[in-house]
Amino acid sequence: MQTRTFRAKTMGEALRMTRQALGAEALIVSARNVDEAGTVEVTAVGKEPPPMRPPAQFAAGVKSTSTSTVEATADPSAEHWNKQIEPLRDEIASLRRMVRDMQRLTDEAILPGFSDLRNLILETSREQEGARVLGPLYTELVDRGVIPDLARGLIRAVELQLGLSNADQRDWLVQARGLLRAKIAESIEVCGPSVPGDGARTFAFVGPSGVGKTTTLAKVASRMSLSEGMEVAIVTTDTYRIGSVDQARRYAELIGVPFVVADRPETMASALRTYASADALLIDTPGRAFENEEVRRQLRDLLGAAGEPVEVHLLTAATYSPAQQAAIASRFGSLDPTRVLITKIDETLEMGALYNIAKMTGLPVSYLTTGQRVPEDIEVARTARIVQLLSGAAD
Ligand SMILES: Nc1nc2c(ncn2[C@@H]2O[C@H](COP(=O)(O)OP(=O)(O)OP(=O)(O)O)[C@@H](O)[C@H]2O)c(=O)[nH]1
Ligand SMILES: [Mg+2]
Repeated sequence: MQTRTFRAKTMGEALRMTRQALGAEALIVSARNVDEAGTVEVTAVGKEPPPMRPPAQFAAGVKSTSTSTVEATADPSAEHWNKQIEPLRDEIASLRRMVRDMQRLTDEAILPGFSDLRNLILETSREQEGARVLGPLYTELVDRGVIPDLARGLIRAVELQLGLSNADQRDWLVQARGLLRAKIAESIEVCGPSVPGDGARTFAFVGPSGVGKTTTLAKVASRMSLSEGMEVAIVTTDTYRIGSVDQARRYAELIGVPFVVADRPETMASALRTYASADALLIDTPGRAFENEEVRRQLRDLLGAAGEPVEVHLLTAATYSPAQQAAIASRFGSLDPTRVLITKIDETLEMGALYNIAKMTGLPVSYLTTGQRVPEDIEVARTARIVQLLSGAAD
């Protein structure tokens, strides 16, 4: 028995190569796509090929006693040949051991699931067919910044629903485009505006430096205070960055709402007591929390000291790469965010970040921010708008 790997443009071709080389009895142990071009790689276990013979000039001097032993005669050329193949013998012996182990594994574990494996392979080839037909949609998603794995997931869901085998091929792309929009809409949750009393009256804005926490807080505070007539107070916990207290205070003055610094659990608790009658308390936090675990821990204690439920909005910018988005989702996870808020959608044409971050965090999207102007440049997140941004289609 031997294990071999074959690569081809299609699953059919790879399976043909496998059968040719290892016979019809070959056992497929894995089949997968290896690149964006759709190259398929099949790994299979099959019968050993006929044993390799030494070149003709050495053959007369080599006496074979078993398949694994080769004895040299006194012929110096045969001795030379034996020396050459000595390392190969060890390798062959260890490969034999490996194949024996694999055979055992095959008997015990793989064979019972062999028919499942065949079905999986058939399924995979169907999926590849789907991926080829819907290839343009996949490329569009990836070009817009959707992580390839997530884009593939969406396309597969569309393909599954479309039932490619039954559909009229000419209509596939048109139908698929509509289905794709529906799938995106289904998989992203939005939560509407933050309304005090709707679960919480305390809202914290957390996220990395410069993502737009203070500016967004000011936009939300303005909406609540000026448009909704609510009694709002701004609390800052950010005494790390020079100027941050002044920035938040300045916004509070412009909007005409009270402002307080609370950078310790006691001051936080007292701030909440002072503004016990306020409709909403908006808490600004330091960007340094992203790279500093100790700051995150302190912040967690501070939010805990509020003594009431805090709706934590995790801010991330549409301009960040998937790796940055993943790091943000992971580091700020310890603050138990309940919403994700996406800033700076005006600064990029690649809206994939909207989908990536919603899927990575599994959190509902609260707001999208669209520029630097306070209070204008903020929108309550709506599914149709997100789908429109992601698919480039009209709202
Ligand atoms: N283009 C654009 N700029 C924005 C948006 N939101 C905020 N900004 C800008 O981003 C910069 C940083 O905003 P801040 O609100 O100070 O960011 P922060 O997260 O509080 O920063 P730190 O307090 O340093 O952590 C400012 O210049 C804002 O005007 C947005 O939606 N679009
Ligand atoms: Mg700030």
